[in-house]
Amino acid sequence: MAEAFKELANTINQCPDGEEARLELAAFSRACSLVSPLFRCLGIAFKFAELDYVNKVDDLAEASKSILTLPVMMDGDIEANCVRRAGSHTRNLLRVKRGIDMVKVLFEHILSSEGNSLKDPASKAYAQVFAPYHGWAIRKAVGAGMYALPTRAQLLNKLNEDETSARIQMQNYISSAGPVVMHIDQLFINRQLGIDW
Ligand code: 1PZ
Repeated sequence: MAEAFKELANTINQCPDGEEARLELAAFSRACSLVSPLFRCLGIAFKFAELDYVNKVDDLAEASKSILTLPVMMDGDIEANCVRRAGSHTRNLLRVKRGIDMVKVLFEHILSSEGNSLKDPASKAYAQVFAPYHGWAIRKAVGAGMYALPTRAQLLNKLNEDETSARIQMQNYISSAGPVVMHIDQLFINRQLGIDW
């Protein structure tokens, strides 16, 4: 996952100043699909989040069969006047972007916190990234699910990482996912689509 996002970040960084990078939809959706194993380590409580996330990533992967890049996909939705329609590629992109941002913010909180609990880092990350866009019922359900998270030691064990290797991989992911998230925000802002919906 860290490596796949590193490649996306490289593509963005190599783009000349003043030009809009053209991330390939296939590479982007493949990188996003690599987040899935993390869900499996989080337990049954996050099944619903996983289903929703995987559906949206699958939609982008399917779209990549006929659309080469993210900007082309968004401009197509603008043309068809369906940017905010439920299930549109662009709307799914905005949700998936929040998913990769959520993982980034979660890792940041894990790295800066002591102790064996995931509840605090996960609750903080959710509050920052998703809660403003979720209704009361979903926020309550997520809050309840937080009590069923594994401990940090259990998570590392399931991911087959020790403390040192996990820190390095989390740091690598944070460094690469940051520019990718910012780039996607910029695609929305450049087209005056807004990112707060
Ligand atoms: C370790 C901490 C893990 C916390 C994970 C918290 C995930 C949030 C739970 C969200 C439940 C999903 C319920 C569905 C919400 C949908 O209404 C919205 C809007 O979708 P639309 O109307 O456009 O079809 N979907 C979302 O907001 C996307 C949710 C994706 C969740 C991905 C989380 C990624 C985090 C992974 C952490 C390992």
